[in-house]
Amino acid sequence: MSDRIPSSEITPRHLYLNRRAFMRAGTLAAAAAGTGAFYRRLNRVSHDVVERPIIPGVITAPATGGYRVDEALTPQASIVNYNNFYEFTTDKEGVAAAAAGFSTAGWKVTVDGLVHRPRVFDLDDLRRLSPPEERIYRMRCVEAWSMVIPWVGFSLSKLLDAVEPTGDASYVVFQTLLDPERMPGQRNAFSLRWPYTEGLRLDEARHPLAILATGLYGQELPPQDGAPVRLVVPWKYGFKGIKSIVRITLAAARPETTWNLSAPDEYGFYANVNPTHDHPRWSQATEQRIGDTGRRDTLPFNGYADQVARLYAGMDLDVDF
Ligand SMILES: Nc1nc2c(c(=O)[nH]1)N[C@H]1C(S)=C(S)[C@@H](COP(=O)(O)O)O[C@H]1N2
Ligand SMILES: [Mo]
Repeated sequence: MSDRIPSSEITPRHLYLNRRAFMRAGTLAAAAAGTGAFYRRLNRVSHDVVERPIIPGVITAPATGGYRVDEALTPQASIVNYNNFYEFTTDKEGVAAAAAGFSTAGWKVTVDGLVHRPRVFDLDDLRRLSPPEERIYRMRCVEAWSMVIPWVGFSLSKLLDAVEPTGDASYVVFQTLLDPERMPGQRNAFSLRWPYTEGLRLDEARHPLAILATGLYGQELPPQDGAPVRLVVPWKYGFKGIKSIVRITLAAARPETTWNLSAPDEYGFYANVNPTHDHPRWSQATEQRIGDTGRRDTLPFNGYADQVARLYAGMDLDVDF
């Protein structure tokens, strides 16, 4: 997503998919690829799914309202082996391995700022806010690839209700853990400004489709997907979905956010999926659904216009992108 990412990383996924087909061919792949760097790379990439604890009592979201899109799910193996999580590595196929030992024991989320009831939540506290619900959402990365992911989570509005934002609160600011010991990508001085920070307008954050996710495919989130808790805002580009959250702050002013700071002409604060607003370096009109062969049209608000377009009434989405 930055100048530091080679353009090969955002090309259509056929290379990636070919490599996966290669892996399945096993020894045939070894023979075909020989002993060069390409084969070593093949060998390094895992397509395994490390089973995670099953989340008990997951309820089904309503069938209408965008809570469960009726599209083929992206295989779990792809969701957990093809990631963006710069705190670990910029190599999408290396995040799973780089994050494998990341421990979330004793995790806490501080909720503070313009609230009547500031509070530190542990994971049990979060679980008590609302029953875990399965939400099947499209995820559209700003790099023009997409997935369909069965998340487990709960509406962010439940957490906001619990802390009671004051009348002055207009934005919600989210921060990822800052710990270069455990997140080696944070030692890279040429990378992003840490901690990874994201934000939503309060009315966006209160929209019922915005969730805090604690799982996928019915299991607790693996580290590479943002364990133990991450944001999912399905009508926005994936970079708004900040991972491994430790702090949520209610604020009066719009926060500075990580990708917007790094390249404001490329990554807007709103980052609503918009097929008519191209990235300066590539078109946003179409996308590569991981697992598909051809490209598909990108939909306004990632297909959630009926639910969310009203939030942006009167705004010029080419200016406030
Ligand atoms: N803290 C943090 N959150 C992050 C990122 C990141 O690098 N660090 N990458 C973002 C981007 S660009 C995308 S597309 C999604 C990817 O989520 P996934 O790996 O679970 O598919 O996470 C987002 N959240
Ligand atoms: Mo992304």
